[in-house]
Amino acid sequence: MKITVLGCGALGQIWLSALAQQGHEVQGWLRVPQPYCSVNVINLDGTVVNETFIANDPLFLAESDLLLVTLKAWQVSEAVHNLQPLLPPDCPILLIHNGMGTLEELSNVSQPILQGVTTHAARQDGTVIVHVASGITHIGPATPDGAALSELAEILHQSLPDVAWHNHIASASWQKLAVNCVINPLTVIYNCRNGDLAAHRDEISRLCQEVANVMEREGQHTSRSSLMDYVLAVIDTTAENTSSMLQDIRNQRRTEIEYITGYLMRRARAQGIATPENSRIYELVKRKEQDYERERI
Ligand code: KPL
Repeated sequence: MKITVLGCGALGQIWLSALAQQGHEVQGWLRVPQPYCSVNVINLDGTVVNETFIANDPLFLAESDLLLVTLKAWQVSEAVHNLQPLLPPDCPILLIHNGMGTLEELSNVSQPILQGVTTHAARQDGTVIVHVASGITHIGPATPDGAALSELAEILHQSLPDVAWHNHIASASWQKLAVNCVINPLTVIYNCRNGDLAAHRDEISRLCQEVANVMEREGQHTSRSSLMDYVLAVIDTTAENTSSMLQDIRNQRRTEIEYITGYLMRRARAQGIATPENSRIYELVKRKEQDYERERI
């Protein structure tokens, strides 16, 4: 396949190298146009990939069979809208990011859209991307014309296992949103690794109750206790991780809070549900983010 990867950060580089390894023709697409992008990845087995791929080639884009978007949620809408007119009309766009709300922003895009959530973990160490933990990438249709694309899961699975197809991807997206609503802001507030959150069970329980209330009204069957079990299991398996939101705050980058807790609060408002605990932690993260964003103005 011919695949353009939009966003050449940690996850983008891992996908570029895995897809190329499997014989796919790949290119990267960078915000600041460049003819090449470098991939510098330490794989899970310790092997090092140091390769250069073509980048930002509009002819390649016009012949692509897949646009794989690995940008942060807040970058997706503008970047996809810019590329969409250059893509073949039937080229699927697969979005893999934390949070929800980008689909609403892309409602006028005519290509089939697929949504993905992943538990692969990677971190940037200087100029090197370290693939820290293997995981599962769940993908599925976000628009009706995406429903016929299930064979993509197998193709992607050959490159970077595991990839699983879901006809109802919203359920996996909400589960991941629940995890991110709890772990990401709390690690920012306590400035700690994921594992240290196990000491804050009461707070986690209150957050899970609010998330469960919203999910139920969105048609996602769940409960406070099942979300709590799931979140505590993720805290345990990712105990050594620094959450992506805490990494963003430490590097004074824009966080995905608007697409994580912000999205939950928007859905809660639309359903007439109160989310005081989520609103409180949303404000705390926004304040931290605004501290350095104000300095830039
Ligand atoms: O998705 C994550 C993130 O950091 O964004 C979790 C699951 C919390 C793992 O760190």
